[in-house]
Amino acid sequence: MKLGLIAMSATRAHNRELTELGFTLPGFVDRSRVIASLPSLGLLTLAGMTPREIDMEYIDVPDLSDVEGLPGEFDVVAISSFTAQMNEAYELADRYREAGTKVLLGGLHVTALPDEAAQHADAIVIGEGEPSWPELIGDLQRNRLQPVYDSRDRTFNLGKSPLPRFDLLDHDRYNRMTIQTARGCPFRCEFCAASMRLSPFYRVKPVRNVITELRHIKEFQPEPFIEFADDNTFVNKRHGKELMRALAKEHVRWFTETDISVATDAELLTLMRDAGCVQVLIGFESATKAGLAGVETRSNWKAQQFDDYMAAIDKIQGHGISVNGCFVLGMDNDGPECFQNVVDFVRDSNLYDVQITMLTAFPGTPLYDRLLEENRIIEKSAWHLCTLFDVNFQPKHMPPEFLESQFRWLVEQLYGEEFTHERHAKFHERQAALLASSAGQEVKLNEHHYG
Ligand code: B12
Ligand code: SF4
Repeated sequence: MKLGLIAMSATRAHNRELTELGFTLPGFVDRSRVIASLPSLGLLTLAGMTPREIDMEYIDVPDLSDVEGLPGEFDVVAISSFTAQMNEAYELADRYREAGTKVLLGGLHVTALPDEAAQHADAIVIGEGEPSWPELIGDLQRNRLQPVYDSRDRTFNLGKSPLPRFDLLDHDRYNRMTIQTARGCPFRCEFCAASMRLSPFYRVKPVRNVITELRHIKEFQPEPFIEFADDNTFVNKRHGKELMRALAKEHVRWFTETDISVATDAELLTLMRDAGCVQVLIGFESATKAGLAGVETRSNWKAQQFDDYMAAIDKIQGHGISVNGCFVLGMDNDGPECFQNVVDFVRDSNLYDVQITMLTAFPGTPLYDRLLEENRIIEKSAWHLCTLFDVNFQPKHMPPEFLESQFRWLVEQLYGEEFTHERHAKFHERQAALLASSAGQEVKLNEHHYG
């Protein structure tokens, strides 16, 4: 049996003016250029659970319009896509099925809308892939494939994680690799569309598994740059510290997503720096306390942290780790002043990097259900607009066009060469001062560029 692992792996934005603007602003395109070539860890993980007698090939499909016919010849294909490229995934699935190839679909979008996905597949997996995959493969081999495999009541123990098949990749194509150290996040932001939607429990992967995965990557990329594919690393500080101590011996540089609670633990920050952490991405979401009201469905944790935001950034960056602060534009408690507020916050906090995205209603999120109920989704099922850079909802305090034009204004303010350079220079000056003041002591600072 020949199994094709097909990753719809593009980055996307459909707003033409914004995309054109991006090409002229170095800061805006930097991050997208850096992440543009990440492979599908989901498919590589499932490949790691697939019996060796099954012949497998991994193929990235960044843009279906560039593909004539079918990529590769397979008996069965497992296609993975996030929402933004889901319609392309369906089109490709239909083409394969017409050619007699069996199609398997799974992932975040399929879990949110299984009935829609089932129309384009011979079998779908709802929820995490790992709990259902061995059964699905067994059924395939016995020619007894079922239409639906549901993992939702079978939370996967990350201690049993298979070794992702990084050996299936053409490593010349990728400038960084991903490893997952934890799954889930306790905060429950209304708009969050990350892996907590596959399974609601927060879990960590044992440190030994993470290090084994890293060493496997090193067989192909001796000095890899690692991006942790976690929703929120360091929720469990004990696990985080154990991981950092082990990682320090591996001499790699890495990036991850976390929350500001890391700033409350100086020991953790030092361990992170010594373990090669270059940057943490933190969702601040709004530049005002009032804007944060109701961001989470269960608690109001982020609003409660707001008064400490600036000090936390200062503390983290003072440890030689830069912060990429994320802000969501168009939230219900943010008015037309939110754009200027972000500029002011970024200037006052000296954030090294900043990422702005539009509020986006991904299917499967409480936000999607609420906006649908309030009749505020502009174009239903327009999955291609779920990019984080396109507006597909009626904002509460401004017309959609205003949100779009002010977003572009904000892009110009934040990513202009001068402002970007100013922020980076401040960070580097601080690092130089730190090194000078610690002459004679063992202080390690991580080289600050990506890729
Ligand atoms: C790495 C990454 C990327 C890589 C993707 C590489 C790839 N092909 O997987 C790149 C850079 C290409 C990328 C692009 C984009 N991304 Co991205 N990305 C991530 C990130 C950081 C990690 C994802 C990951 O590796 N998870 C770990 C793996 C193990 O989980 P998994 O992929 O979900 O797979 C598991 C299951 O879903 C299932 N499964 C998955 N596929 C399949 C297929 C089959 C057949 C089966 C049976 C099971 C199965 O089994 C796996 C094991 O359980 C997440 C954020 C995060 N912290 O999770 C955002 C995230 C996934 N990205 C997001 C977004 C919005 C985008 C972009 C739209 C950004 C943009 N404007 O371009 C594009 C969309 C691309 C697309 N194809 O639609 C959102 C997705 C929301 C959504 N529901 O769609 C996330 C959640 C970030 C966020 N919080 O908003 N991204
Ligand atoms: S903090 Fe981040 S990962 Fe956690 S629920 Fe909120 S958006 Fe999702």
